[in-house]
Amino acid sequence: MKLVIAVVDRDDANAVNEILSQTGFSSTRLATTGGFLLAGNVTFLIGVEEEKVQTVIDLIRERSHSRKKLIPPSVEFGHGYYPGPMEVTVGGATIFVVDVERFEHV
Ligand code: 2BA
Repeated sequence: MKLVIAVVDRDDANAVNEILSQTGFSSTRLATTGGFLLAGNVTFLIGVEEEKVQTVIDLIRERSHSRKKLIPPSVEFGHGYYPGPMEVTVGGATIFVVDVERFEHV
């Protein structure tokens, strides 16, 4: 079994949630904050059989869009604070796949 950890822009989170539910994948949705932009995003935990990992990634990709965001002036940059405005391209999604040593559902 694998654990797919997917950091998704909050604007895409409902669409990702919907497609995972509709296709029968269980997920846990965590409210998270990006360490750089300090903006809310959503992290999905999806436990899945190894042969279905690519399907999950494809579904997330289908519902996640890259978009431009402005760096807020409060973000630390090098030795000081960046005065902004500066654009960065965020996402689609940032996805990690890790081995699950043991899975229990009791
Ligand atoms: P944030 O950390 O808020 O980063 C938002 C976007 O800012 C990033 O988009 C990237 O375009 C830019 N960025 C991040 N760190 C930067 C830096 N040191 N210098 C210049 N630009 C920087 P994404 O790469 O698409 O990442 C979206 C979100 O995914 C991140 O939000 C973070 O929550 C998560 N993430 C990305 N890479 C990660 C990693 N290696 N480990 C854990 N979480 C990660």
